[in-house]
Amino acid sequence: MIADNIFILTGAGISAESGLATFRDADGLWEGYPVMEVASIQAYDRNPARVLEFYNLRRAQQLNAKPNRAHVALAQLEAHWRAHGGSVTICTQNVDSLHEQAGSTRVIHMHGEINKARCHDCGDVTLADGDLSPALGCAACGRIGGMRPHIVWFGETPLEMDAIYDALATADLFVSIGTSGAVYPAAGFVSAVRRAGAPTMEMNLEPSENAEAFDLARYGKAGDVVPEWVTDMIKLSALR
Ligand code: BV8
Repeated sequence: MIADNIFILTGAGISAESGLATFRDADGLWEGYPVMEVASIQAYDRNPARVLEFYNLRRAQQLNAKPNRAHVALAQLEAHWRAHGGSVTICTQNVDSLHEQAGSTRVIHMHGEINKARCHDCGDVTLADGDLSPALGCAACGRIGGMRPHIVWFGETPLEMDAIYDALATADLFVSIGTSGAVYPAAGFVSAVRRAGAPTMEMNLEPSENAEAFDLARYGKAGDVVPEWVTDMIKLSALR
């Protein structure tokens, strides 16, 4: 194989062609909400109803979203790689389930999932495909008013960091797709892999904030450049 273990970091840009707003293209304001005023633990403590409303809006949007050609191509890459003894790990900053809907099976949601809720009190995580409100009670501990989106906000620790670091340590190719490279620790993963000597590549609409950290790049819409890249990778792997 060209690379046995591929680590793929995805961001909002890969879901843009599925109709889901990105942070950046909304010019820092998102559905009329400044990101730091709705995606931070301080904002939730200050005004939980406003934060819940923001995520209720986005949850409703996600219900109609379908995977696009980029999501499907990554699922095809994983299936091909797995059939040849390799692995593809998708670490997504996105909270939608479009990678899973497209057929990817090894997906880490480092910033959480919008179709899940977590009890602020006992930490129980449940599926939540409807609106969250301060009146909701926790099925596990019964506390009322503590059900929050199972989302990682600014100032909170990302999820599954051990699994992410393990996958980064064994990666022999790092690919970043549809992310501005603005938020850490996600934006720092590429440097860790570079230090370990593996090749790095970004695919994005435009150079990201950490574009200089990548050895290779393909710029354009994810729905175009990702399927092309996957086709090239599968062709190349057949030559080995
Ligand atoms: C943490 C919630 C400790 C879910 C999000 C100073 C310096 C460095 C770091 C910090 C600092 N001060 C504070 C920090 C830490 C902070 C941080 O990084 N702040 C930034 C602002 C500097 N980080 C944290 O607080 C994190 N926690 O650090 O804990 C720790 C660290 C390590 C180990 C243990 C503990 C927690 C951050 C999580 C915040 N939650 N999301 C939700 O609401 O969705 S962040 C959110 O924005 C995303 O999840 C993502 O991570 C981030 C950026 O979004 P992108 O996905 O990149 O989207 P964006 O719109 O920005 O860009 C889209 C890109 O796609 C663009 O480039 C565009 O050109 C491209 N595009 C558009 N259309 C297409 C396309 N590309 C291809 N095709 C298209 N069609």
